[in-house]
Parts: sequence; structure tokens; C-alpha cells
Amino acid sequence: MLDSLPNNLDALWMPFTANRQFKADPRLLTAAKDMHYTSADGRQVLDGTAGLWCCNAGHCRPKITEAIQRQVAEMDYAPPFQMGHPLAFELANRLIELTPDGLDHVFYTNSGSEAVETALKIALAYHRARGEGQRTRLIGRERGYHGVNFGGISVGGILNNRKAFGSLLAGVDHLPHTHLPENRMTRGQPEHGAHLADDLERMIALHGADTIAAVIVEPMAGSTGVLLPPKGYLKRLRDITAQHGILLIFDEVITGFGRLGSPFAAQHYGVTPDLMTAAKGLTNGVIPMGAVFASGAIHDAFMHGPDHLIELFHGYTYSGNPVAAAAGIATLDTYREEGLFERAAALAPYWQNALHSLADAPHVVDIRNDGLVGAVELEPIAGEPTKRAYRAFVRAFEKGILIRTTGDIIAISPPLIISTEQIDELVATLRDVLLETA
Ligand code: PXG
Repeated sequence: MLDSLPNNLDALWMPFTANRQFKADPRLLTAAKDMHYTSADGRQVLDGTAGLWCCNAGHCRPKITEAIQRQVAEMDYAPPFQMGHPLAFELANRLIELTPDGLDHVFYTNSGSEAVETALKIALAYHRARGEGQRTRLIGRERGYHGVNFGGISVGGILNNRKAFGSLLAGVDHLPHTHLPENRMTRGQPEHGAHLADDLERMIALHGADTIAAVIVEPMAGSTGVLLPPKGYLKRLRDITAQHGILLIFDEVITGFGRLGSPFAAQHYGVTPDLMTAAKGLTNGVIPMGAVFASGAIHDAFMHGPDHLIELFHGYTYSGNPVAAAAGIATLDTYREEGLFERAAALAPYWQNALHSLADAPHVVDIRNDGLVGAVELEPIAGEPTKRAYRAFVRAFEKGILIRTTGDIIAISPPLIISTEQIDELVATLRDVLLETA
């Protein structure tokens, strides 16, 4: 197995990675099956993060692998502009069976970041198409993650993802994040904080509703450490946006495809946006693909004028790529045949109890969860933020579990095929890690 290690790691500039530290002591994965990775030194590693929140059906699932193999041999590529192929349409029809009622149009992208840019552009162009082109302001949220492209980092609320990259988009404002200390150790949605949505009223008073195009939020913020929406918060955002003709965009790149026990967080939390982004679990992470789901009202606003003219000047070379579409259809088949969204919902109480059993482990200051997502927040080492969680991550990998850390927060989001025994293993190993790194 060690033979498979490359002898020079220098050429690859790794994304979101401490490159020099990694290359001094690399962690390489060489194979994957169901709930496990195989590390380069031949160990089985339990996947506590579904890759990067994307392999919701687990790894190397035969139906998905075979669909890709079949499709790549039959038609590898087809141009998506002014041409089409059946699988892209078939997948779109399958997807709108899963989306909330009313979100029944699909625009394909290749990643979550592109889905975000696409949703923001559709929002702006929609208002313009309706004669309200002055609605250009976009509102995001502190601690929001919407990918890494310019629109996404502008509406996003993560300092490190923004500060090196110039002036970003103009005319962007941010709602406060919803992570309140009084909600510590909450199981599921927290009680306090619905009023934070009212800040939108303040922005409307400041800027004028008729200058605001859209509000974009993650219904549950994943990347910045699993920040859950307080009870009533999303509904309040929905009510205020609807009242003022502002579009509401849910970024469901992480929450889509069963993570919370429903197809999308919109259904889990009972609030329907006007636009919704997705990626990751759409193809089980196997082939890059993202999507924006739009309401009929938004889609139809573009469908006028001479019918030989392009309605939306936007799209990607690989939008609806046939191999990705085949992967998407096989992924949705796998979710349905194995009842994985229902499985996530059924496992959620067990997951919650297991996770909260860590409340007395060393340095744990908060635990939060919903569906099959959880976060364990650690007290930072004085003067050295992120170090404690990073150490735990490295030790966890050595002990055979893959977790994610952001700041001093451990985030866990296993494939939805995880068993109760594997949940126990994950939590017991995490406890050992916290004891060892105490
Ligand atoms: N929106 C949300 C809500 C995301 O979580 C993106 C957009 C961007 O997707 P792409 O496909 O362009 O990466 C994401 C991505 C982590 C982690 O460890 C999270 C993401 C990506 C990488 C790591 O939390 N989310």
C-alpha cells in the first residue's frame, strides 16, 4: 500500500490546507467502501464526515459506479447550450419530486460555489426582467459559507475567506449570525434567537426594500460549525422577505439530500424559499454537480419576448454533463431504494443521545445536533485558537475515525448508512481522543 505513495507532494497546491504542515506529515486515502476509507498505511478509517458532507449514501456504491461506467462509455459529453440530452431532463424531473412544492425548475452547475453564483445572478436578473432592476442589494449573514467565488464570499460571513480578496461585490449587507451562548447544549433547534431575523427590518428601513434583491442563508450553517436556526427564525425571514418582494435563497449545499432526515432542510424546517442551491449529495459526491432550484414565478418571469432569443445569459460547459446526470439519477435511486432520508430521520434520536453523552468529556463547551449532523465545540487553548481541535482531528485519524474541524469546533456528518454500532464507535473514539488530547 505504501508503494502507492507519490514521491513528490510539491506540485499540488492543496485547497484549504496547511500545505507545508500536511506535506511534512501527509494523510493520504487510497480506497473507500461504504462507511470506510482505507488509509495509505492500510488502516480502515470510519468516515464521520461523508467525505466533505457529500457521500450521503456511503462510498463506492455499486449502482452509482455502474451508472457512471455505462454512461461514460455510451456518451461522454454533450453540449448543454442550444442542445440537450435525455438524462439531464430525466434527472431534473426526478429532482423536482424531492424539492418543496413550487420549486419545480432546475438549473445545473458543477459545484456548490457555482450554484450560489447562479442563484444570486438569477435573483438579480429576475428583478430586472420584471422591471425592478434597481433591486441589486444582496443580504447574507455573518458566519455564512456560500462557497469561494466572488458572489459567495461577498454574501458569506467568514473573515478569512474574504479579507485577502479585494473589494468584493458592492451593495452587500449581513444579518447577524444565530449562534447564541444561551442556546448551549441544545438538542435540535434552539429556543432563543428568532428575533435575530428582525434585523432584516432594520436593513429595509436603512436601504429601502425596493433596493434589495435577495437574502441568502444556509438554513443550517454547516461550515462554520453547525449553527442551527432558532425556532421561528426561518419563518420570520420568510415572512419579512415575502412582505417586501425580496427573494429568499436557501443554500442547501450541505443540508440537501437527507442530511436532516428530509430531502431538504426547507421541508425539515417547514419553510419554502424562492430559490435553493444544492450540490454535494446530488451525485453522492462522486462526480461534481450542483443545481439551483427556482420557483415557477421566477422561471416564468424570464420566459417572454421573442422565442428565438436566449432568456438567461448564464451557464457552464459542464451544466448537466451526461456522466454527472447518470450519477445523479443512480444516486437518487440509491437514496430511494434504501430509504436513506427516512433512515437518517429514524437514527437522529440515537445520534443525538450518543453525541450528547460527550457533555462531560474534557474541554467540551457545547454540543449541538439535528438530523445526522452534530458539533462538539471545545474550549480553545489560551492564545492558540484552533490548535486543540486540530490536534483532536489528527489523533482521531490515527485512531481510525475521520472528523472535520473548523476553529475549535468538531463537526460530524456521517453517511446516512451509518449503523448504531458505528455511531457508538465514532463517539467512543472521540471520547478517547478528547481524553488523550486533554
Ligand atoms: N454553500 C454551502 C452551504 C457549502 O457548505 C458551498 C456552498 C460550496 O460548495 P463547493 O462545491 O463549491 O465546495 C458549500 C461547501 C467543511 C466544508 O468542512 C464545507 C464545504 C466545502 C468544504 C468543506 O465544512 N461546503
